[in-house]
Amino acid sequence: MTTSFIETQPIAAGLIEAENTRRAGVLEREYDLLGEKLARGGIDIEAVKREVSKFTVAVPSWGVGTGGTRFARFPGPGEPRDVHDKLQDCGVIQQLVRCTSGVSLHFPWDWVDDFAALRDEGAQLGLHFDAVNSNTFQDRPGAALSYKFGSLTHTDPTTRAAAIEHNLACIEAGKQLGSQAITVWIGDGSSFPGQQHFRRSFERYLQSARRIYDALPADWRMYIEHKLFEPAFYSTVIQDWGSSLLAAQTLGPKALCLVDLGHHAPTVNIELIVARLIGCGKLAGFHFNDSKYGDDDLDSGSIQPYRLFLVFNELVDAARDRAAGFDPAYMLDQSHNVTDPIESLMLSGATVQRSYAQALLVDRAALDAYQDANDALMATQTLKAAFETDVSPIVQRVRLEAGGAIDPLAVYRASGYRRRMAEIRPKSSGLGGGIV
Ligand code: AFD
Ligand code: MN
Ligand code: MN
Repeated sequence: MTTSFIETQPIAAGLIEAENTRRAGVLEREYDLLGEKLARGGIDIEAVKREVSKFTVAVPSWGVGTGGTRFARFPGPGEPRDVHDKLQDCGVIQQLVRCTSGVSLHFPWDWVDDFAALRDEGAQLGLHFDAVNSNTFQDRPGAALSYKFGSLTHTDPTTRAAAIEHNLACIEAGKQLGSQAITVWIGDGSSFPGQQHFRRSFERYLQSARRIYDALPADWRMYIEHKLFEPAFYSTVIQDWGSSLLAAQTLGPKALCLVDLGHHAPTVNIELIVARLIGCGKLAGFHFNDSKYGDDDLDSGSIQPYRLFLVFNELVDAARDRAAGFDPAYMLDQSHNVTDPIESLMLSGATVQRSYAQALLVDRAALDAYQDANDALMATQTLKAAFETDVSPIVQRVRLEAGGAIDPLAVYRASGYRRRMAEIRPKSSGLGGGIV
Protein backbone atom coordinates (compact mmCIF):
# COMPACT_ATOMS: atom_id res chain seq x y z
CA MET A 1 0.00 0.00 0.00
CA THR A 2 1.42 3.40 -0.89
CA THR A 3 1.47 6.06 1.79
CA SER A 4 -0.48 9.22 1.11
CA PHE A 5 1.06 12.69 1.12
CA ILE A 6 -0.70 13.49 4.40
CA GLU A 7 0.85 10.46 6.12
CA THR A 8 4.37 11.44 5.08
CA GLN A 9 4.08 14.88 6.66
CA PRO A 10 6.09 15.26 9.87
CA ILE A 11 3.48 17.30 11.78
CA ALA A 12 0.02 15.82 12.35
CA ALA A 13 -2.52 17.55 10.13
CA GLY A 14 -5.11 17.35 12.93
CA LEU A 15 -2.93 19.48 15.19
CA ILE A 16 -2.55 22.22 12.58
CA GLU A 17 -6.28 22.21 12.02
CA ALA A 18 -7.11 22.36 15.72
CA GLU A 19 -4.73 25.26 16.35
CA ASN A 20 -6.03 27.10 13.28
CA THR A 21 -9.63 26.67 14.37
CA ARG A 22 -8.82 28.35 17.67
CA ARG A 23 -7.39 31.37 15.86
CA ALA A 24 -9.63 31.61 12.80
CA GLY A 25 -12.24 33.94 14.30
CA VAL A 26 -9.78 36.60 15.42
CA LEU A 27 -7.92 36.37 12.11
CA GLU A 28 -11.10 36.90 10.17
CA ARG A 29 -11.94 40.06 12.10
CA GLU A 30 -8.40 41.42 11.78
CA TYR A 31 -8.29 40.63 8.08
CA ASP A 32 -11.57 42.43 7.45
CA LEU A 33 -10.42 45.44 9.43
CA LEU A 34 -7.16 45.65 7.50
CA GLY A 35 -9.10 45.18 4.27
CA GLU A 36 -11.24 48.22 5.10
CA LYS A 37 -8.20 50.30 6.00
CA LEU A 38 -6.38 49.40 2.78
CA ALA A 39 -9.50 49.99 0.72
CA ARG A 40 -9.61 53.58 2.00
CA GLY A 41 -6.17 53.99 0.37
CA GLY A 42 -7.36 52.39 -2.85
CA ILE A 43 -5.70 49.02 -2.22
CA ASP A 44 -7.53 45.74 -2.74
CA ILE A 45 -6.44 43.39 0.04
CA GLU A 46 -7.39 40.33 -2.01
CA ALA A 47 -5.02 41.39 -4.80
CA VAL A 48 -2.20 41.85 -2.28
CA LYS A 49 -2.96 38.46 -0.78
CA ARG A 50 -2.81 36.82 -4.23
CA GLU A 51 0.63 38.32 -4.85
CA VAL A 52 1.91 37.29 -1.44
CA SER A 53 0.68 33.73 -1.95
CA LYS A 54 3.02 33.38 -4.94
CA PHE A 55 6.09 34.32 -2.92
CA THR A 56 8.55 31.64 -1.89
CA VAL A 57 11.96 31.69 -0.24
CA ALA A 58 14.23 28.63 -0.22
CA VAL A 59 15.75 27.12 2.91
CA PRO A 60 19.44 26.15 3.05
CA SER A 61 20.01 22.54 4.09
CA TRP A 62 22.81 23.69 6.40
CA GLY A 63 20.45 26.09 8.17
CA VAL A 64 18.54 23.34 9.97
CA GLY A 65 21.64 22.19 11.83
CA THR A 66 22.89 24.19 14.80
CA GLY A 67 25.47 26.70 13.71
CA GLY A 68 28.46 27.87 15.65
CA THR A 69 31.00 30.62 15.92
CA ARG A 70 34.74 30.65 15.50
CA PHE A 71 34.91 29.77 19.18
CA ALA A 72 32.51 26.91 19.70
CA ARG A 73 29.45 25.09 18.59
CA PHE A 74 26.78 24.09 21.07
CA PRO A 75 24.74 21.34 19.44
CA GLY A 76 21.01 21.43 20.04
CA PRO A 77 18.86 18.40 20.78
CA GLY A 78 17.67 16.25 17.89
CA GLU A 79 19.95 17.78 15.30
CA PRO A 80 19.74 16.35 11.79
CA ARG A 81 22.36 13.66 11.20
CA ASP A 82 22.36 13.67 7.43
CA VAL A 83 20.66 15.14 4.39
CA HIS A 84 17.61 12.94 4.94
CA ASP A 85 17.04 14.35 8.42
CA LYS A 86 17.68 17.84 7.04
CA LEU A 87 15.00 17.33 4.42
CA GLN A 88 12.54 16.19 7.05
CA ASP A 89 13.21 19.34 9.10
CA CYS A 90 12.76 21.44 5.98
CA GLY A 91 9.51 19.55 5.47
CA VAL A 92 8.33 20.73 8.90
CA ILE A 93 9.12 24.33 8.03
CA GLN A 94 7.30 24.12 4.72
CA GLN A 95 4.35 22.28 6.21
CA LEU A 96 3.73 25.10 8.68
CA VAL A 97 4.72 28.27 6.80
CA ARG A 98 3.99 27.20 3.20
CA CYS A 99 6.35 29.67 1.54
CA THR A 100 9.54 27.60 1.80
CA SER A 101 9.10 24.74 -0.66
CA GLY A 102 12.64 25.06 -2.07
CA VAL A 103 15.69 23.51 -0.43
CA SER A 104 19.22 24.50 -1.35
CA LEU A 105 21.84 21.76 -0.94
CA HIS A 106 25.54 22.22 -0.26
CA PHE A 107 28.17 19.84 -1.61
CA PRO A 108 30.01 17.82 -0.48
CA TRP A 109 28.05 18.14 2.79
CA ASP A 110 24.85 16.77 1.28
CA TRP A 111 26.36 14.33 -1.20
CA VAL A 112 24.43 11.06 -1.76
CA ASP A 113 24.78 8.23 -4.26
CA ASP A 114 21.25 8.43 -5.58
CA PHE A 115 20.10 11.97 -6.32
CA ALA A 116 16.99 10.84 -8.18
CA ALA A 117 15.85 9.08 -5.00
CA LEU A 118 16.61 12.19 -2.97
CA ARG A 119 14.50 14.23 -5.34
CA ASP A 120 11.59 11.83 -4.72
CA GLU A 121 12.19 11.99 -1.00
CA GLY A 122 11.91 15.77 -1.18
CA ALA A 123 8.74 15.57 -3.26
CA GLN A 124 7.14 13.35 -0.59
CA LEU A 125 7.63 16.24 1.82
CA GLY A 126 6.32 18.84 -0.63
CA LEU A 127 9.85 20.08 -1.36
CA HIS A 128 11.81 20.77 -4.52
CA PHE A 129 15.47 21.60 -4.97
CA ASP A 130 16.65 25.14 -5.41
CA ALA A 131 20.18 26.26 -6.37
CA VAL A 132 23.02 23.88 -5.51
CA ASN A 133 26.01 25.31 -3.64
CA SER A 134 29.59 24.22 -4.19
CA ASN A 135 31.89 24.11 -1.21
CA THR A 136 35.56 24.63 -1.96
CA PHE A 137 36.19 26.61 1.21
CA GLN A 138 37.20 23.58 3.24
CA ASP A 139 39.05 20.37 2.52
CA ARG A 140 37.31 17.10 1.99
CA PRO A 141 38.65 14.46 4.42
CA GLY A 142 41.53 12.65 2.73
CA ALA A 143 41.69 15.00 -0.25
CA ALA A 144 45.10 15.01 -1.90
CA LEU A 145 45.10 18.75 -2.56
CA SER A 146 44.25 21.49 -0.08
CA TYR A 147 42.18 24.66 -0.43
CA LYS A 148 44.04 26.30 2.42
CA PHE A 149 45.43 28.89 0.03
CA GLY A 150 42.50 29.04 -2.33
CA SER A 151 40.40 26.94 -4.68
CA LEU A 152 39.22 28.36 -8.00
CA THR A 153 41.95 31.01 -7.77
CA HIS A 154 44.75 28.90 -6.26
CA THR A 155 48.22 29.54 -7.64
CA ASP A 156 48.57 25.82 -8.39
CA PRO A 157 46.70 24.81 -11.57
CA THR A 158 46.10 21.27 -10.32
CA THR A 159 44.30 22.58 -7.23
CA ARG A 160 42.25 24.93 -9.40
CA ALA A 161 41.34 21.97 -11.62
CA ALA A 162 40.12 20.01 -8.58
CA ALA A 163 37.91 22.93 -7.52
CA ILE A 164 36.52 23.24 -11.05
CA GLU A 165 35.82 19.49 -11.14
CA HIS A 166 33.90 19.76 -7.89
CA ASN A 167 31.72 22.52 -9.31
CA LEU A 168 31.03 20.42 -12.41
CA ALA A 169 30.02 17.50 -10.16
CA CYS A 170 27.64 19.84 -8.32
CA ILE A 171 25.98 20.76 -11.61
CA GLU A 172 25.59 17.07 -12.46
CA ALA A 173 24.01 16.39 -9.08
CA GLY A 174 21.80 19.44 -9.46
CA LYS A 175 20.54 18.25 -12.84
CA GLN A 176 19.23 15.07 -11.24
CA LEU A 177 17.67 17.04 -8.41
CA GLY A 178 15.85 19.38 -10.76
CA SER A 179 17.88 22.42 -9.70
CA GLN A 180 18.48 25.16 -12.22
CA ALA A 181 21.29 27.15 -10.70
CA ILE A 182 24.64 26.81 -9.01
CA THR A 183 25.73 29.33 -6.40
CA VAL A 184 29.46 29.79 -6.23
CA TRP A 185 30.91 31.36 -3.14
CA ILE A 186 34.64 30.94 -2.60
CA GLY A 187 36.60 31.67 0.53
CA ASP A 188 39.60 32.57 -1.61
CA GLY A 189 41.52 35.64 -0.59
CA SER A 190 44.44 36.72 1.53
CA SER A 191 45.05 37.58 5.14
CA PHE A 192 48.11 39.78 4.69
CA PRO A 193 49.05 42.62 2.39
CA GLY A 194 51.28 41.29 -0.36
CA GLN A 195 50.18 37.68 0.13
CA GLN A 196 48.21 37.59 -3.09
CA HIS A 197 48.49 39.34 -6.42
CA PHE A 198 45.12 41.08 -6.76
CA ARG A 199 44.91 41.21 -10.55
CA ARG A 200 46.33 37.75 -11.23
CA SER A 201 44.09 36.03 -8.68
CA PHE A 202 41.03 37.65 -10.30
CA GLU A 203 42.25 36.51 -13.73
CA ARG A 204 42.57 32.99 -12.39
CA TYR A 205 39.02 33.26 -11.03
CA LEU A 206 37.71 34.23 -14.44
CA GLN A 207 39.48 31.32 -16.12
CA SER A 208 38.12 28.81 -13.62
CA ALA A 209 34.65 30.31 -13.59
CA ARG A 210 34.60 30.13 -17.39
CA ARG A 211 34.96 26.34 -17.21
CA ILE A 212 32.00 26.14 -14.81
CA TYR A 213 29.95 28.55 -16.90
CA ASP A 214 30.58 26.50 -20.04
CA ALA A 215 29.24 23.40 -18.31
CA LEU A 216 25.87 25.03 -17.42
CA PRO A 217 22.83 23.46 -19.10
CA ALA A 218 20.90 25.87 -21.33
CA ASP A 219 18.28 26.64 -18.68
CA TRP A 220 20.74 27.03 -15.79
CA ARG A 221 22.23 30.09 -14.20
CA MET A 222 25.38 30.66 -12.24
CA TYR A 223 25.06 32.87 -9.17
CA ILE A 224 28.24 34.60 -8.13
CA GLU A 225 28.25 35.43 -4.42
CA HIS A 226 30.61 38.12 -3.20
CA LYS A 227 31.77 38.61 0.37
CA LEU A 228 33.75 41.39 1.95
CA PHE A 229 35.96 39.33 4.24
CA GLU A 230 36.18 36.07 6.14
CA PRO A 231 37.76 33.56 6.21
CA ALA A 232 40.29 35.79 4.45
CA PHE A 233 40.87 38.85 6.61
CA TYR A 234 42.71 41.21 4.31
CA SER A 235 41.26 40.71 0.85
CA THR A 236 38.86 38.40 -0.94
CA VAL A 237 38.95 37.70 -4.66
CA ILE A 238 35.23 38.35 -5.13
CA GLN A 239 34.98 41.01 -2.49
CA ASP A 240 32.13 43.23 -3.57
CA TRP A 241 29.36 43.70 -6.08
CA GLY A 242 31.81 45.44 -8.42
CA SER A 243 34.01 42.36 -8.68
CA SER A 244 30.94 40.17 -8.92
CA LEU A 245 29.44 42.28 -11.70
CA LEU A 246 32.71 42.36 -13.59
CA ALA A 247 32.89 38.58 -13.43
CA ALA A 248 29.22 38.14 -14.40
CA GLN A 249 29.53 40.51 -17.34
CA THR A 250 32.73 38.83 -18.51
CA LEU A 251 31.24 35.35 -18.31
CA GLY A 252 27.96 36.02 -20.11
CA PRO A 253 24.18 36.17 -19.75
CA LYS A 254 23.82 33.08 -17.57
CA ALA A 255 26.08 34.52 -14.87
CA LEU A 256 24.39 36.77 -12.31
CA CYS A 257 25.28 38.46 -9.03
CA LEU A 258 23.89 37.12 -5.77
CA VAL A 259 23.47 39.47 -2.83
CA ASP A 260 23.93 37.98 0.63
CA LEU A 261 22.76 40.68 3.02
CA GLY A 262 25.55 39.83 5.48
CA HIS A 263 28.40 40.18 3.02
CA HIS A 264 28.86 43.94 3.10
CA ALA A 265 30.42 46.48 5.40
CA PRO A 266 27.94 47.55 8.14
CA THR A 267 27.09 50.95 6.66
CA VAL A 268 26.80 49.94 3.01
CA ASN A 269 23.52 50.83 1.32
CA ILE A 270 22.44 47.38 0.14
CA GLU A 271 19.16 48.49 -1.41
CA LEU A 272 21.13 50.80 -3.68
CA ILE A 273 23.34 47.91 -4.78
CA VAL A 274 20.19 45.93 -5.49
CA ALA A 275 18.88 48.76 -7.65
CA ARG A 276 22.16 48.95 -9.57
CA LEU A 277 22.21 45.20 -10.24
CA ILE A 278 18.58 45.31 -11.39
CA GLY A 279 19.46 48.25 -13.62
CA CYS A 280 22.02 46.21 -15.52
CA GLY A 281 19.98 43.00 -15.58
CA LYS A 282 22.41 41.12 -13.37
CA LEU A 283 20.59 40.53 -10.09
CA ALA A 284 20.61 36.79 -9.34
CA GLY A 285 18.77 36.99 -6.06
CA PHE A 286 19.42 36.91 -2.34
CA HIS A 287 20.72 35.13 0.66
CA PHE A 288 18.63 36.65 3.43
CA ASN A 289 19.89 37.03 6.98
CA ASP A 290 20.52 39.93 9.31
CA SER A 291 23.55 41.37 11.02
CA LYS A 292 24.84 44.14 13.21
CA TYR A 293 28.58 43.77 12.69
CA GLY A 294 29.67 41.39 9.96
CA ASP A 295 28.42 38.18 8.39
CA ASP A 296 26.52 37.47 11.59
CA ASP A 297 23.92 35.28 9.87
CA LEU A 298 21.20 36.24 12.33
CA ASP A 299 17.52 35.74 11.63
CA SER A 300 16.12 37.81 8.77
CA GLY A 301 14.63 41.07 9.93
CA SER A 302 15.80 40.61 13.53
CA ILE A 303 18.19 43.58 13.53
CA GLN A 304 17.28 45.86 10.63
CA PRO A 305 13.73 45.11 9.47
CA TYR A 306 13.48 48.46 7.70
CA ARG A 307 16.48 47.62 5.53
CA LEU A 308 14.83 44.36 4.52
CA PHE A 309 11.72 46.30 3.59
CA LEU A 310 13.76 48.80 1.56
CA VAL A 311 15.32 45.93 -0.39
CA PHE A 312 11.83 44.64 -1.18
CA ASN A 313 10.76 48.11 -2.11
CA GLU A 314 13.34 48.02 -4.91
CA LEU A 315 12.18 44.56 -5.98
CA VAL A 316 8.50 45.44 -6.14
CA ASP A 317 9.38 48.61 -8.01
CA ALA A 318 11.44 46.61 -10.53
CA ALA A 319 8.61 44.14 -11.03
CA ARG A 320 6.19 47.00 -11.65
CA ASP A 321 8.55 48.44 -14.25
CA ARG A 322 9.07 44.99 -15.81
CA ALA A 323 12.82 45.48 -15.59
CA ALA A 324 14.64 43.40 -18.20
CA GLY A 325 15.99 40.08 -16.92
CA PHE A 326 14.41 40.60 -13.50
CA ASP A 327 13.68 37.21 -11.93
CA PRO A 328 15.34 37.06 -8.51
CA ALA A 329 15.84 33.86 -6.53
CA TYR A 330 15.21 34.07 -2.80
CA MET A 331 16.94 32.01 -0.17
CA LEU A 332 17.62 32.23 3.56
CA ASP A 333 21.25 31.87 4.58
CA GLN A 334 21.43 31.94 8.35
CA SER A 335 23.31 30.28 11.16
CA HIS A 336 21.40 29.48 14.33
CA ASN A 337 23.57 29.30 17.40
CA VAL A 338 21.17 29.97 20.25
CA THR A 339 17.73 29.18 18.83
CA ASP A 340 16.01 26.09 17.49
CA PRO A 341 16.91 26.30 13.77
CA ILE A 342 13.44 25.17 12.69
CA GLU A 343 11.84 27.98 14.71
CA SER A 344 14.27 30.57 13.37
CA LEU A 345 13.80 29.45 9.78
CA MET A 346 10.01 29.40 10.04
CA LEU A 347 9.88 32.89 11.46
CA SER A 348 12.52 34.15 9.02
CA GLY A 349 10.64 32.79 6.02
CA ALA A 350 7.51 34.50 7.31
CA THR A 351 9.44 37.72 7.97
CA VAL A 352 10.79 37.89 4.44
CA GLN A 353 7.30 37.21 3.11
CA ARG A 354 5.99 39.98 5.36
CA SER A 355 8.53 42.46 3.99
CA TYR A 356 7.37 41.62 0.51
CA ALA A 357 3.76 42.19 1.53
CA GLN A 358 4.65 45.56 3.06
CA ALA A 359 6.51 46.63 -0.08
CA LEU A 360 3.42 45.78 -2.15
CA LEU A 361 1.53 48.42 -0.16
CA VAL A 362 3.75 51.33 -1.20
CA ASP A 363 1.73 53.92 -3.09
CA ARG A 364 4.05 54.04 -6.09
CA ALA A 365 2.21 56.68 -8.05
CA ALA A 366 2.38 58.98 -5.02
CA LEU A 367 6.03 58.16 -4.46
CA ASP A 368 6.88 58.92 -8.10
CA ALA A 369 5.13 62.27 -7.78
CA TYR A 370 6.86 63.17 -4.51
CA GLN A 371 10.22 62.24 -5.98
CA ASP A 372 9.62 64.35 -9.08
CA ALA A 373 8.53 67.27 -6.92
CA ASN A 374 11.53 66.81 -4.60
CA ASP A 375 9.22 66.47 -1.63
CA ALA A 376 11.67 64.52 0.50
CA LEU A 377 9.44 64.38 3.55
CA MET A 378 6.35 63.02 1.84
CA ALA A 379 8.41 60.63 -0.26
CA THR A 380 9.97 59.04 2.78
CA GLN A 381 6.62 59.08 4.62
CA THR A 382 5.11 57.13 1.73
CA LEU A 383 7.58 54.33 2.36
CA LYS A 384 7.11 54.54 6.13
CA ALA A 385 3.34 54.27 5.81
CA ALA A 386 3.69 50.93 4.05
CA PHE A 387 6.36 49.68 6.44
CA GLU A 388 4.29 50.59 9.47
CA THR A 389 1.23 48.71 8.27
CA ASP A 390 0.76 45.49 10.20
CA VAL A 391 0.29 42.98 7.41
CA SER A 392 0.07 39.98 9.77
CA PRO A 393 -3.52 39.19 8.79
CA ILE A 394 -2.47 38.94 5.13
CA VAL A 395 0.46 36.56 5.65
CA GLN A 396 -1.52 34.53 8.18
CA ARG A 397 -4.41 34.19 5.76
CA VAL A 398 -2.03 33.17 2.96
CA ARG A 399 -0.62 30.43 5.18
CA LEU A 400 -4.05 29.28 6.26
CA GLU A 401 -5.37 29.04 2.71
CA ALA A 402 -2.28 27.11 1.63
CA GLY A 403 -2.85 24.54 4.39
CA GLY A 404 -0.23 25.90 6.79
CA ALA A 405 -0.52 27.25 10.32
CA ILE A 406 -1.84 30.67 11.30
CA ASP A 407 0.73 30.56 14.11
CA PRO A 408 3.55 28.21 12.97
CA LEU A 409 5.56 28.63 16.16
CA ALA A 410 2.68 27.65 18.43
CA VAL A 411 1.91 24.56 16.37
CA TYR A 412 5.55 23.55 16.20
CA ARG A 413 6.01 23.84 19.95
CA ALA A 414 2.77 22.01 20.61
CA SER A 415 3.80 19.21 18.26
CA GLY A 416 6.77 18.15 20.37
CA TYR A 417 8.70 17.54 17.13
CA ARG A 418 12.07 18.52 18.58
CA ARG A 419 11.55 16.29 21.59
CA ARG A 420 10.71 13.37 19.36
CA MET A 421 13.78 14.01 17.24
CA ALA A 422 15.99 14.21 20.33
CA GLU A 423 14.94 10.66 21.14
CA ILE A 424 15.58 9.35 17.64
CA ARG A 425 18.68 11.31 16.71
CA PRO A 426 21.73 10.88 18.95
CA LYS A 427 23.45 14.00 20.25
CA SER A 428 26.20 15.15 17.90
CA SER A 429 29.62 16.40 18.89
CA GLY A 430 29.99 19.94 20.14
CA LEU A 431 33.70 19.99 19.61
CA GLY A 432 35.29 22.46 17.25
CA GLY A 433 34.16 25.80 15.93
CA GLY A 434 32.54 26.37 12.60
CA ILE A 435 30.37 29.17 11.42
CA VAL A 436 28.38 26.93 9.11
C1 AFD B 1 28.99 31.64 3.51
C2 AFD B 1 28.19 32.15 2.36
C3 AFD B 1 27.69 31.10 1.46
C4 AFD B 1 27.99 29.73 1.93
C5 AFD B 1 27.70 29.61 3.39
C6 AFD B 1 28.08 28.29 3.96
O1 AFD B 1 27.24 33.04 2.76
O2 AFD B 1 26.45 31.27 0.92
O3 AFD B 1 27.38 28.79 1.16
O4 AFD B 1 28.34 30.62 4.17
O5 AFD B 1 27.59 28.22 5.23
O6 AFD B 1 29.30 32.71 4.38
MN1 MN C 1 25.39 33.26 1.55
MN1 MN D 1 27.75 34.26 4.64
